[in-house]
This record gives sequence, structure tokens and C-alpha cells, in this order.
Amino acid sequence: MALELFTARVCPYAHRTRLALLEKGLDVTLHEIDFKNKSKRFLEVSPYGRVPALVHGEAVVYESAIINEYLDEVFPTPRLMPADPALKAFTRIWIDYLDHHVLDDYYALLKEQDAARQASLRAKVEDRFRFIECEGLARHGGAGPYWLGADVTLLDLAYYPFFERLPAWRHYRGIDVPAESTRLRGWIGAMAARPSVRSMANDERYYVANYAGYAGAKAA
Ligand SMILES: N[C@@H](CCC(=O)N[C@@H](CS)C(=O)NCC(=O)O)C(=O)O
Repeated sequence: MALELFTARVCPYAHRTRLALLEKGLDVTLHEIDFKNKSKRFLEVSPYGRVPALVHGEAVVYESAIINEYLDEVFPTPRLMPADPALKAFTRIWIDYLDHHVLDDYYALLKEQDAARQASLRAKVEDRFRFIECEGLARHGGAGPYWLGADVTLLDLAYYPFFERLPAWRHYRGIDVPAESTRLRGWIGAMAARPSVRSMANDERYYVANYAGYAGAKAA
């Protein structure tokens, strides 16, 4: 059965699913969505009008974390979700933490125009990075380099797209991963070196240009 993915190059959530497909070596037909001109078919497939959305035979799946779990169940090689129920819960908790806590502050920082509020949001996001380092990556990562040790999982794929975009935040808001968060820094490097990641990576200039609107700056 053929796979179709409604996607957008700029979207970190679609990026998660592209990475899962690449890690599994699956063929997929990509439909690049123009947010200003959404096709009728896209809106039928994606009731929220958002990417990513996946079509696989009769199955229509949306929401990146749910699509990635679907792909992992239907195409189990290589396994990207740990089999152990406690680690599975840990994986879901930390994806939920990113989606419902970290990203609110992360995007608020980029959108904020007031310098004092930027400074307080920058400190808040840096604290989130430290928390990810100490309570997340260090918990089950052992010798690493990934969240759950030697093998990449859905947790790594869920987080990485937001860290590939970090250079835009650095450019506009001067934020970085704290120097002492060595585990997080090492994880970014290990992810950036993976063939799946490299095959579709965008460079800093791309993100700086594409996030100019969020940052209230004029595109170069
Ligand atoms: N919770 C969703 C978020 C997806 C999302 O926000 N996608 C954005 C692009 S990054 C989108 O499609 N926006 C539609 C629009 O801007 O019209 C997921 O995990 O898939």
C-alpha cells in the first residue's frame, strides 16, 4: 500500500515524520503544502488544515507524534518506540513535555519584541534546556548518545527538528544550549550526523530567512 505525506519543508512537525520515514527506508509520495493555498484534497485529509498528514490505504492519520507511532506499528523495522512499557511512557511524557511546555516558551521568545521580556523568556528556555539535559537525556541515556542510549527512537526524532532550527533563535534572540549542557550538545551533534537527518537538513540561512516573520524582522 502506497504512503502519501502532506508536508511542508519549513514545518518541524512534518520534519519529525519525514525523519521516521527515512529511518525506516520507506517510499512515500510527498505533497508540499502551500499554507496560503491549501488544496481541497489536503483539507479533506487534514481536518485541522495542518501538516503533517499521512494517507496509507484507507488510513488517514494526522498529528506528528501519532503518525510516527502509527508508522512504527505498521512498519516495525527498525523499531523506533521502545517495547518496555515504562520506557514507552517516558517517551510519550517527554514528547508531551516538548509539545505542551517547551515549545510555548520557545516560540514566545521568538515572537516577543520587548527586550526585557525577551531576557526573561531566554532565561526560561535555557532552564528548559537544563531540565531536558538533567531529567530527560540523563535518565535512561546511559553512555548515549541518544535519549534512550545507543539507538535512535521516536523521542530523538520528535525533538531534533526544533534543535535544527535553533540557529534562527540564536540569530534573532541570542539563545543557545547552555555550555554546561554537554549531553544535550553531544546529542545535537550525534543527530546532525545521522544519514536520515543529513539527507534533508536545511542550513542556518534557510531558517533565519524563514523565521524572520515570527521574529518581527524583515526577510533578507
Ligand atoms: N500538533 C501538530 C502541529 C502541526 C502544525 O502546527 N503544523 C503547522 C506547520 S508547522 C501547520 O500545518 N500550520 C498550518 C497553517 O499555518 O495554516 C503536529 O504535531 O502535527
